[in-house]
Amino acid sequence: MPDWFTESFRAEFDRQAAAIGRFNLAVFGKTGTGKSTLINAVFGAEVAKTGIGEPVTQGSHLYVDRRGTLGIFDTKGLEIGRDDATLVRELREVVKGLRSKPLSEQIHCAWYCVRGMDRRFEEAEATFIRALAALDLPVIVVLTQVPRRDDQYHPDAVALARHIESLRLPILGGRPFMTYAMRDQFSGQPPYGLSELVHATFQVVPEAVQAALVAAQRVDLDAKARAAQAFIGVTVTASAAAAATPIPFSDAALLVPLQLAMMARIAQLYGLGVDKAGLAAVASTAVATTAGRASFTSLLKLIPGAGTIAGGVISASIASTFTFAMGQAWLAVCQKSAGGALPSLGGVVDTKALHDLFMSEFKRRIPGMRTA
Ligand SMILES: Nc1nc2c(ncn2[C@@H]2O[C@H](COP(=O)(O)OP(=O)(O)O)[C@@H](O)[C@H]2O)c(=O)[nH]1
Ligand SMILES: [Mg+2]
Repeated sequence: MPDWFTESFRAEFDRQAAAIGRFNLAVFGKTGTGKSTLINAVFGAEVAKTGIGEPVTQGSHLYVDRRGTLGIFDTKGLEIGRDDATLVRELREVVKGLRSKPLSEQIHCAWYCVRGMDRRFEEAEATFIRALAALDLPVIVVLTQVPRRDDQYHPDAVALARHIESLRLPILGGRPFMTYAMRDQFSGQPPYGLSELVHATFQVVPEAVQAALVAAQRVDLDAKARAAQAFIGVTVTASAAAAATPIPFSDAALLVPLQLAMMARIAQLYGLGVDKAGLAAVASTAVATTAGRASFTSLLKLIPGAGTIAGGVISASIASTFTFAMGQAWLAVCQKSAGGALPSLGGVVDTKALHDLFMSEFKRRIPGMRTA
């Protein structure tokens, strides 16, 4: 039987996943423009090892690849400029069919990719983009693989961008976004433009989907940190309220579900899998596999003035401090983990080092506590 902590954490992890929902992006453009490379750069390598989506409807050329907070709609076997009529017809059916579904099932945005160094943008592409917009899909045009030097874009790409702009298409900002998704080994050209693309996407997705986009993308880490801090703030307030409510129940125990939800939410925002997040949570808080609840709240004893609270009443201020410190310490762990910088020993997470990291961040947030 799984231990109390792991079981509770997993349940909360699922609840938070449901609360965050999913951001669904449709990606179009000719073969070889760099769609897969772009998706990998923005959302991570796991996503588009493409070719593994499932057909959206029977016989459809539209595929969707669903992973946690992200869904990627992609087309296969159809080329824009050749099969546009079929593509638009299938897309219209799909979009209509999705209208009656929950928001997290719908397509929230379309990226139309054009290789920046291609000298042409065909009429068929413009027509296709207008058809997307007519389905109420916000469209962002992305110029891919645009070389840039000293803040200057390659003149050919600039010319192409100007041309597209002159067509007055129904696209975000009326102009393409310049990007380079993956460092070029030969020229050394580094990636750029990805966080601008994500920012632009934020502008067009419904508010209820923004948390999913924050969680799914990995180029704007500030957005993740802001969302995590906002959730910590909400949980701190809820903790204070829980402590202030006279309920014949251990206040410390009332904080447990709130803090578990906070930890699960932050892990989701940083894209940690449930197994990794669960292990990290156990190691961080040093919850012995059997001690469970009592052990989780034992950290509370480190707070000056909290005294011997087990089963007792704590003040709103101590509850706030405790939850805030938990949130910040766990956020630090998730940030390290997402950056691939969790302390490890021969490929296995070093639980002792992880616990030390968590504890030093935790204690830093406790007023009146001396840190080692
Ligand atoms: N260096 C570099 N290569 C890229 C970039 N984008 C695409 N490519 C290369 O262009 C080719 C086509 O890219 P791919 O993503 O498969 O295109 P797709 O058919 O639109 O999915 C691949 O060989 C990629 O490695 C980029 O930003 N930088
Ligand atoms: Mg591809």
